[in-house]
Amino acid sequence: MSFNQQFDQHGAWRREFALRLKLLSEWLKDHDLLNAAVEERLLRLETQVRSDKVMVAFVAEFSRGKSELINAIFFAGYGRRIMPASAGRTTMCPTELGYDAEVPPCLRLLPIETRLKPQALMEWRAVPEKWTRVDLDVNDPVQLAKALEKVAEVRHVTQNEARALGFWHDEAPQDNPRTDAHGKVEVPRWRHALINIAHPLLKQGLVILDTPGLNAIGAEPELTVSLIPQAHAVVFILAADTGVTKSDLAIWREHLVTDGNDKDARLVVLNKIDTLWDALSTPTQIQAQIDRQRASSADILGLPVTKVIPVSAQKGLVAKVTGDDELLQASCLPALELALAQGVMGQRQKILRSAVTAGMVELRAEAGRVIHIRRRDLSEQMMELRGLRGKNTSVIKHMRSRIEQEHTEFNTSGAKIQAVRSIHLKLLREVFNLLGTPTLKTELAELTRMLKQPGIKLGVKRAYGETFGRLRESLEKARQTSAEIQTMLAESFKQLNSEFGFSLQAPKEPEMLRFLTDLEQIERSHLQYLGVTNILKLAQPDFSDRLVRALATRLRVVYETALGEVELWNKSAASQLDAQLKERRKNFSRRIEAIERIQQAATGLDERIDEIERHENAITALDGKLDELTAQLSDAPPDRPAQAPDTQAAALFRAA
Ligand SMILES: Nc1nc2c(ncn2[C@@H]2O[C@H](COP(=O)(O)OP(=O)(O)OP(=O)(O)O)[C@@H](O)[C@H]2O)c(=O)[nH]1
Ligand SMILES: [Mg+2]
Repeated sequence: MSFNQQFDQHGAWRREFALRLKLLSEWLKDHDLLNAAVEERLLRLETQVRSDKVMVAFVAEFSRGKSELINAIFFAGYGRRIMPASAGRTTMCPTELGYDAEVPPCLRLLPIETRLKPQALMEWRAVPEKWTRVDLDVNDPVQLAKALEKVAEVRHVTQNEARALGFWHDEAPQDNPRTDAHGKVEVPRWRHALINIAHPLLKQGLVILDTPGLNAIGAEPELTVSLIPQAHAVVFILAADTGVTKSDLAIWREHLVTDGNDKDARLVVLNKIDTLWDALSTPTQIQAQIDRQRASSADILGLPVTKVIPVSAQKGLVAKVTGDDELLQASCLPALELALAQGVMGQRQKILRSAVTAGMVELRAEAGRVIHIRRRDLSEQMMELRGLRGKNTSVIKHMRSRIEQEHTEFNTSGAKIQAVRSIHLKLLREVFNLLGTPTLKTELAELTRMLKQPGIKLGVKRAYGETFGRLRESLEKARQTSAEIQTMLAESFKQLNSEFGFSLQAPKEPEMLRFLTDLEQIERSHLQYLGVTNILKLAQPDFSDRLVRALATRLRVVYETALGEVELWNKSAASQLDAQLKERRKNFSRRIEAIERIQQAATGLDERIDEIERHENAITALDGKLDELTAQLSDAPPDRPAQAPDTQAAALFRAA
């Protein structure tokens, strides 16, 4: 299955999941099983599946064929070249292709001059009026391609301006862009481009990042320390005619070398193999030459040879557009698409699926608790009523006063629950403080201050080390406090359970260790970035500000996720208390009512017992149905072809 097909199926699975989840939520509501915690879990699962994005970044030196490869893999359906691809430097700014239904099809361009301001790229995204917008007509490939040429636009500025924009470095003259006869320097016109089109793959959450080659990026630390490390796959491209050059290696070291876990998400492509096709050589000779280039590239990059995939993007594109199957096979493009499908999509689906399954287990437990209390209340009533069989009125009267007394006693439980709540809140506030924005802000202000010190070069590692050390410490403290809360909840829930017959269960605490790993990764990507050649840039005014702002945007995501999980955990605990209190109160009034009716001889005892039996049966059925519905949601295989999911799922729920 190709990448595109696999992505399509993934999309179909997500749509089906979303629909089933919606129906499940309606069913829960109809049966009064939707408390605050259940609702929150539903919402999270829905958002998680709906907003799941897969970002594939194409990274390489200029002219290796990044844009051509994007055209060949994703846009051949337009019947022409869509992303500009030509000899020499073409793509001048990082270009993100994606789909946002809220925005009409357009190309948005952020002027390069925004670099003179301190805001990070992420922050500019929130200011749409600063972007130049060009509307796109997706039904007109010619207009589309024409509009996208804008990503290749350049400007000519003085050396001073180029320096301020981050394109001129006195310390590294060999890397500076060329100057024209008037001493002007050519720099990109745009800093970043966002393309929003309703392409089928983009609509399903694929995001493609095309990047410019070395030097056209200039000082855009965010690309290196944030955007590329967060991509789910990075495709690194070499050209068969040039092999691995010094600048290829520089890019490889800065962006692709990661230690360990994510090796599958790195793909190396040896492009332009057609330049080795030659009428005077036999196919065997040509293949031998390709194999040699492949082996030597793999050797230099320190990879097994199978990890380098030879292709011809250009011939692949031509073959797809003209429907030439033989050429398509010769281009080897299908093999690359397969590798992308298995490596990237396979991984992504696995991760999303296991997250969804875990979420469903929690949801099932949460809703199951409500059912459990109801069942328990019914069996209590049942015992009570069976005990009344053949008893006289004075016994019945006595029973009534006993229930009333129990009710009064129960009302005192309010105070105990209140006490649990207030300890819980106090500890929780500590966690919120540790994970809140002010803590982060203070730390990052300190880091900026340190990085600005003259002669910091040798101390960069230490400065980062100290900052991250403190961040880790506070995260660790948040983890400990959370563990304390968990113990406290478990103990007080146990006590309340035995005292009032509740079935409270402390929800699973958030996995804080994961966030510690995130911190480590972020620190590493920064040090790696600075370790190469960029450390010299710290001498530039504003560079450290920009670097730390980029860091802040990434850290904020980690902290916000952590906070979100703490919140959900807390909500679940609080709503369990609410739900049990509510059900128990209902139970008292039901019992009193039953006794009253029996006292007034309005209903016979047996009749009432039958009624409760019916309720019990209904509850058992409800529990079974809940099992069935949640199991379906966690089992739905992503690779099942989507057969009219709407009708299928709707029928299932109607049966409920
Ligand atoms: N012969 C041959 N040429 C190719 C192939 N792929 C790309 N090219 C050519 O190489 C040139 C550069 O391709 P681009 O796609 O613009 O390269 P890029 O990596 O995006 O370059 P920048 O945008 O400048 O960073 C273009 O003229 C392409 O037509 C290929 O497989 N074979
Ligand atoms: Mg390009």
